[in-house]
Amino acid sequence: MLRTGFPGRWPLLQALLALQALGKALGRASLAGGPLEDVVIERYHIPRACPREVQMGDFVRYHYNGTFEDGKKFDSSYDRSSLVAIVVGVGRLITGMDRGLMGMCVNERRRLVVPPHLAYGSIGVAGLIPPDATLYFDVVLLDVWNQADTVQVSVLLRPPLCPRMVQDGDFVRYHYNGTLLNGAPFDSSYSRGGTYDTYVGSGWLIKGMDQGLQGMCPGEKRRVTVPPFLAYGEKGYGTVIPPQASLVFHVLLVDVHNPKDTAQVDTLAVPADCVRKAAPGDFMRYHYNGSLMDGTPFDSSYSRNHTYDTYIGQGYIIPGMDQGLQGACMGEHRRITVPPHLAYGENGTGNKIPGSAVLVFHVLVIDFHNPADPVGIETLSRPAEPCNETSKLGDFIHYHYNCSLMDGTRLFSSHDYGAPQETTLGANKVIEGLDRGLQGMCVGERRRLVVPPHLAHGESGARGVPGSAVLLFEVELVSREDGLPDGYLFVWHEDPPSSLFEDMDLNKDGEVPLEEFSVFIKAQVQDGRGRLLPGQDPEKTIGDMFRNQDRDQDGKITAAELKLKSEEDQERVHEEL
Ligand SMILES: *[C@@H]1O[C@H](CO)[C@@H](O)[C@H](O)[C@H]1NC(C)=O
Ligand SMILES: *[C@@H]1O[C@H](CO)[C@@H](O)[C@H](O)[C@H]1NC(C)=O
Ligand SMILES: *[C@@H]1O[C@H](CO)[C@@H](O)[C@H](O)[C@H]1NC(C)=O
Ligand SMILES: *[C@@H]1O[C@H](CO)[C@@H](O)[C@H](O)[C@H]1NC(C)=O
Ligand SMILES: *[C@@H]1O[C@H](CO)[C@@H](O)[C@H](O)[C@H]1NC(C)=O
Ligand SMILES: *[C@@H]1O[C@H](CO)[C@@H](O)[C@H](O)[C@H]1NC(C)=O
Ligand SMILES: *[C@@H]1O[C@H](CO)[C@@H](O)[C@H](O)[C@H]1NC(C)=O
Ligand SMILES: [Ca+2]
Ligand SMILES: [Ca+2]
Repeated sequence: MLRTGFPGRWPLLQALLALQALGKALGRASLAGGPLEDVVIERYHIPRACPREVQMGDFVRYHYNGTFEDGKKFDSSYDRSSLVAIVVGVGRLITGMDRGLMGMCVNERRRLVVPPHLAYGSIGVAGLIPPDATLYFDVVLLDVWNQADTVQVSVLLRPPLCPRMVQDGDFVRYHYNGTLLNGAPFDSSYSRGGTYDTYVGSGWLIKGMDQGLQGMCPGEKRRVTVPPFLAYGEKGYGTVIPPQASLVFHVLLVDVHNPKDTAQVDTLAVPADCVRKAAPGDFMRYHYNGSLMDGTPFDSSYSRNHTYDTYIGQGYIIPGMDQGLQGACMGEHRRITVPPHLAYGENGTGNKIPGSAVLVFHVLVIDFHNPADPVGIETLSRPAEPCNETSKLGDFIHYHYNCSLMDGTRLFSSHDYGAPQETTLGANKVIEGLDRGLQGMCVGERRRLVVPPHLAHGESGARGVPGSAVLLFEVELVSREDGLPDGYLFVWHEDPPSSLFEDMDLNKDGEVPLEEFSVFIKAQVQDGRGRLLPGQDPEKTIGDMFRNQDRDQDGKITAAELKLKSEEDQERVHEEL
């Protein structure tokens, strides 16, 4: 359908073009031959972009040179150093000018040839323009506006994210380049080396900017075109803004906040198993990236390869962070937006944080604890069989464990050694938190332990463990056996035999060397009459016991040595035999 329509339209278009050409030719012809009917317009410079053309009733500012046919100048706006600013098309100008300005664009240059009847007629202007003079004007249009105009906003760059839009009462920081409508610059924030900082909608700005900034997002770029009656009006401003000038601002919003703002928290990710939330007085370790609202980074914990470690809610950090970290879970990822009154205020700090800057922190909470925290114990599984005896202080146990930081960083594992670890509970052989967390367990039970640093490696940490780190253990109790009282190498389950020396002296020669002693002790263990200290090589334990009895270190125990030893032990209450 459309295709068949085209051929019919071409001739019409060509006819129109031909007519225009004819009109131009006629104009020139009559210029040479006699008085013109109408003003002749030569648009000798038309700007590439022409967003708006002059219409009847518009206000315009323009410069012109007026000459006669012989080239003699009779008037120029430049000579009066004030350009014309006037409503057009309503008889305030000579008719030739009223007509000649129609349809003109800003920065367009025209040559107008105005016949006398559209200028000063057969009378002329005494001393200036003779009767029946054809006038020649070179005109350049600088400005056009209308009383019905509003602020024109066009968005040049929209940021991908808009956390917040400008409203009345907000405080904004922005960069701008200010020009007149013809592009002549009059001011720029860049020339002062900082953003322009002000309240919006509170009368600090020209009305047009109060309106033009509304709804803007940080990082957004706009062109705001303001008619003079919403800018500096009839007075203009100093030498830079002439009277009745439209203004064009290219604005880049850097940040926005409201003096009533608190720290804004946006939770980006929370781990499913969040058991405890950070509270004032907790000591927290976290990573962060800090940036200004327009994305300019100013600091990051990663640059130091170290978490930021601090008490929260106690005034050690800026108030906005103190607020914004409350209630976070370990492993949580938050964005905390801090207004300047809860950060570094109107003066900023260092060379990276300007005055009145809003700060945006992307925070990853690694861990936190309270110095009063106990070991967190959670049973993951228990054997189906009820267990009659659980692990207790003094027990000798075997256990498996995996140890990591709260962010999942794997640190140590018993599985690395191929065999379960062994320890005596309460013997100060493992960190206190693990010792406590392994008590009260059934064999076969699995637990998850959260161990605060004061029950682990403390403020200074250890190899592979950062200072003040909370540790996460998964433990499994593999076996347990009762231990011996502190300091004992061997205990009798019942009363020792009354004829102890005779029983030990197997060949009855009155002496007990290590071989006899060893055979005797092993027989007691075998028959369940006594127990050796668990967790040690029995040969070594028996050797130690033997040396304790062999007072004179001659390699054999005599009846006297054994008796003496037993008497001493009675006084000291605890010794081996
Ligand atoms: C008017 O004349 C001056 C001086 O010759 C020139 O600089 C200016 O560009 C002219 N203005 C226009 C609108 O042609
Ligand atoms: C202002 O002009 C400068 C120099 O041309 C430019 O770099 C900057 O991006 C402009 N700013 C805005 C907000 O348009
Ligand atoms: C952080 O670690 C990286 C890679 O290990 C290293 O290149 C960098 O120098 C470290 N930075 C600091 C401040 O220690
Ligand atoms: C900001 O700096 C000015 C001048 O250096 C000082 O008078 C003012 O007290 C400072 N304001 C704050 C909140 O520190
Ligand atoms: C901080 O920035 C780095 C590099 O872009 C990124 O790897 C890290 O995840 C960021 N951290 C947070 C908490 O957003
Ligand atoms: C636990 O105690 C009950 C009753 O006292 C007993 O029947 C059971 O055998 C015991 N189990 C173990 C594993 O000792
Ligand atoms: C430790 O982790 C391994 C896998 O990495 C797993 O097989 C084992 O059961 C874990 N041990 C404990 C005690 O949780
Ligand atoms: Ca003997
Ligand atoms: Ca001896």
